[in-house]
Amino acid sequence: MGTYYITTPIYYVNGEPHIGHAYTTIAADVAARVKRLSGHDVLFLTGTDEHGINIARVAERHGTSPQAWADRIAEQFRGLWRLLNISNDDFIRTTEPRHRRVVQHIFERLLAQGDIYRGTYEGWYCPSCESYYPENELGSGHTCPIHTGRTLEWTAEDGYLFRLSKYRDWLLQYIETHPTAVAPEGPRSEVLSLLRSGLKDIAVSRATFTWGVPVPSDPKHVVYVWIDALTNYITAAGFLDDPEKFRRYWPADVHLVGKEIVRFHAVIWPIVLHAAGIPVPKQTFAHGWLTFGGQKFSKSLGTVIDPAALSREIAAESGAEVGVAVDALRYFLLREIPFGADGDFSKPALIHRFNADLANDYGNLLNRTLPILERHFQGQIPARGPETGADVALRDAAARAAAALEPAIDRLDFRGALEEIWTVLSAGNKYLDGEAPWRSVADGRVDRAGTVLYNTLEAVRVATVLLSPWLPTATARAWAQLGLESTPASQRLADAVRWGQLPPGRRVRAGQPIFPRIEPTRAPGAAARPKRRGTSDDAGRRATAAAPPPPAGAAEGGTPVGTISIDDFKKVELKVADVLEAKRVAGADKLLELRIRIGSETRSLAAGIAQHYTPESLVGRKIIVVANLEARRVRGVESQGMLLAASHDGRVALLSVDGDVPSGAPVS
Ligand code: ME8
Repeated sequence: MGTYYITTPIYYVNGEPHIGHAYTTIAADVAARVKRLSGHDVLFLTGTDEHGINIARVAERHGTSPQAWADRIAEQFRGLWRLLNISNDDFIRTTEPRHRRVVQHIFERLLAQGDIYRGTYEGWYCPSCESYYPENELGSGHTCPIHTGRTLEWTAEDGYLFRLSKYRDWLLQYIETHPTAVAPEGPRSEVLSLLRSGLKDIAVSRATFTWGVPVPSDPKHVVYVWIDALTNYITAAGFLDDPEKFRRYWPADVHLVGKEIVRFHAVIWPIVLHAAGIPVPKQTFAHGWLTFGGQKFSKSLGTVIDPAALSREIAAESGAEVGVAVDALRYFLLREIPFGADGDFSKPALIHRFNADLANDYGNLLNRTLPILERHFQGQIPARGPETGADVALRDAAARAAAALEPAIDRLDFRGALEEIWTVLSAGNKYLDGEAPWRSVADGRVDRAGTVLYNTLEAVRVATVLLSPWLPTATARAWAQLGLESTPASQRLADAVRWGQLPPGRRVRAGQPIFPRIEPTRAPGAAARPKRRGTSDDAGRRATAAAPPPPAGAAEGGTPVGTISIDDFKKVELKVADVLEAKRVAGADKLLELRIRIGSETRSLAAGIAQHYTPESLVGRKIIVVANLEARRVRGVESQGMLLAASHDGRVALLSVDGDVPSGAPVS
């Protein structure tokens, strides 16, 4: 078996990790785990991108040094990856000495051979992307193509440029003749058309700030943050430190990235490598965006979901352990949205998958089988008797899913792999219904009942191995309940999926259900939403998406509408929220822009209270908001909610709660 090197982007440390970061990292983790299961020697890398003007500015705003700030956020990323059971083999930070050395080496090599040269560069620059954009890609009013509404700065710099243009023909031909070098099709076409329209040389140094890797021969300049960042992939593979390791793992099999950064990975990066005489990665795979109410999660828009808080909520609402709730999130993200496409995140849809797929289809297959064993087989795995057609069909379904797993992951088709595994679970449930071992027992055909139970548990066992990359905690529990030793993750795929390995006579250990169903009526808050809002999945999805607006004075007055029914009132979702940040809105003297937290969600909100409250007096307060109002833009501020305030005689007073109530708590 060969090696497999997979990477995630290294994430900027300009804010806390959110579910968008978790999405890519979970996907890479599942791929890494599948490849380990199939016997590959895997190197799975993630890390943090810590240099650049943006990070320096954020640190300054928080009154700390860029390094101290980066240390803090990098630790949050590491902590989240531990919680989410991410099995990365390395975690690279661009401020590490091992990395700085490689960046300087590459820069000086390209400079020495004339591919980096002195010159002047000017153009439209987006500081959030750390990138220049050509005029024809800008939105109206010179706005960023990625950060909607952000006006770009015309920037002119004297420094070092890299001869991207020189390698255009080579790269175009390379991508044309290597159909899987950039995937899926959308990003591949984007890269090809970019290349066909021509490449300009790019600025690769900055002299207006110092937070970066200094150019060794001219330390007034720091290396452009994207050249610095991309180089992480070879640093961690041992480029300078460990040539043997580097030969083993490089070129990388897959760089997994979000689609907004495909051009850096699929244009700049291969050209840097090729120019430096280093082989290029086998594939850059750009997945789609996770959206919330149709918008990309983003720090700048103020819509982020904290995966740790979300997992804890799911654990609390279901009674499952946090590891199992984490599994559900890992499963949901890769099952619900075809990898490559955009998809909306919604908690009701997650709860639906938890109940329908995990609790019912998977968990229940085990839970329906073990009690009969306890009652009629002394809690032991029965022996198998002769095989019938139904038995063979179940065995075949398991073999097909097992054979499909690795090829699906090689295409990064997580959803396809899961659908195959689900054919085994559906077949297992149907088999159990149809073969009804409880009837065989009643009819005195105990041997046949034993065979049916044996085969059902074999189907569960094989599915458990196949699911272990998505559900590391839950499958370890199921494995133990089957009375098996070690863990499913430590199996070798080819051996483990051979039918008939459950040892007859082995004691099973029926226990609590691994996935306790989330009952909408019992669950507080969001879990109850789909019920109140209609039963279809779609209704639930739309409803969560419906992110709310503001009150430029909306709290005041109002036209009497007569009485409303209690059901009308129940449509309004009132929640306690924490105010995280508050600031004035330029050009709107009544308006404040707030960042608030409602349970695990962070949102932005416009509030017409600037003449009554200073921004500083609001931070840290608990307020009451209408959480399910449609999102709206007010003077350029995205508002996803409305705060409540009382008004009288031109005075305004915010509603608050009397006592220590956590954010996200419902108000009724
Ligand atoms: O771009 N949906 O870092 P970053 C899906 N430092 N994926 C998302 C997402 C969303 N809504 N939001 C973020 C950078 N991501 C650079 C990378 S690599 C050499 C340097 C994921 O913190 C996705 O993988 O902005 C995206 O590409 C990445 O986070 C961007 O993270």
